[in-house]
Amino acid sequence: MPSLNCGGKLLDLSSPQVMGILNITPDSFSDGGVFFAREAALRQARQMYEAGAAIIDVGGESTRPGARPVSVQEELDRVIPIIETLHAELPVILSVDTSKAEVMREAVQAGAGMINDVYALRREGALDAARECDVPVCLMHMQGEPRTMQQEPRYGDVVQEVLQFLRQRIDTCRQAGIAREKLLIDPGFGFGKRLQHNLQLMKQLPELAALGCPVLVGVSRKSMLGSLLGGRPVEGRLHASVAAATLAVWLGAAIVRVHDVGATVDAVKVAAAVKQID
Ligand code: 8Y4
Repeated sequence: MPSLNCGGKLLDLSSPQVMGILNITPDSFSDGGVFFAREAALRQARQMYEAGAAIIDVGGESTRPGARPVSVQEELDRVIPIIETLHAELPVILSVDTSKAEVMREAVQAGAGMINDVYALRREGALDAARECDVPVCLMHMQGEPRTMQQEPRYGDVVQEVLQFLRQRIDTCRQAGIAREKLLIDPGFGFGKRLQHNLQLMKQLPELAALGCPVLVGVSRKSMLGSLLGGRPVEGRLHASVAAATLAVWLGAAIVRVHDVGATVDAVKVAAAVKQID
């Protein structure tokens, strides 16, 4: 998998890449109006691009545990103006973090070159929308749904169950007319998983990579790291996040989704240099 066509922009996967997170939620950007929101998002996106992000993941719906769902119109209003602005101003690949068919279509129309769907195209109309958008899609594993997923995650063998789910979704996508070459896969760290499940998935990441689709990993600032650090709050999780991203790349991740782009880009370069030595 040397490179992926992301709506005309090429994503080089001959070495691991960093995806920067851009959350567009009312608490982050929107109070202050559309102009302020665009400026604030552009400033943050430009900083991530200059720090070495290959992709910027734009999301308008919080998928944190306990978060409430957002309407289609609310999500479109948050995300589309930002994608238009970033597409016009930066040469970076934009990914849209959404599970809604209508948001996928409008976002790709506005310049997004990738779809990042934590529901793995299981929501109504999403398979058809993704096929018609004709951009790469990340299929993520989640047990349950965001509101309740951390209540009591249960697995027999978490790695086998995640593998089985992803194989099934890859198959469903292919039957729906989405080429395997357009798919990325993601074990969904923290999405209906306890600490032990997350650690097991990390250790056995090579088994996911063996499915043949590029693996995307999101561990940045997540509560699994907080737990490992004795309950450290989110502001204190930078170093653990960089360590986890480095490990993920070492174990086969093609893309890491992170908040702290600069620090992660440096760390990933070290891992990539060692990896490519025979
Ligand atoms: C602090 C910061 C605490 C962030 C929790 C969080 C993933 C993802 C998310 C992922 C893919 C998050 C949209 C959750 N995580 N997409 N999205 N993979 N593909 N929580 O792991 O960042 S949102």
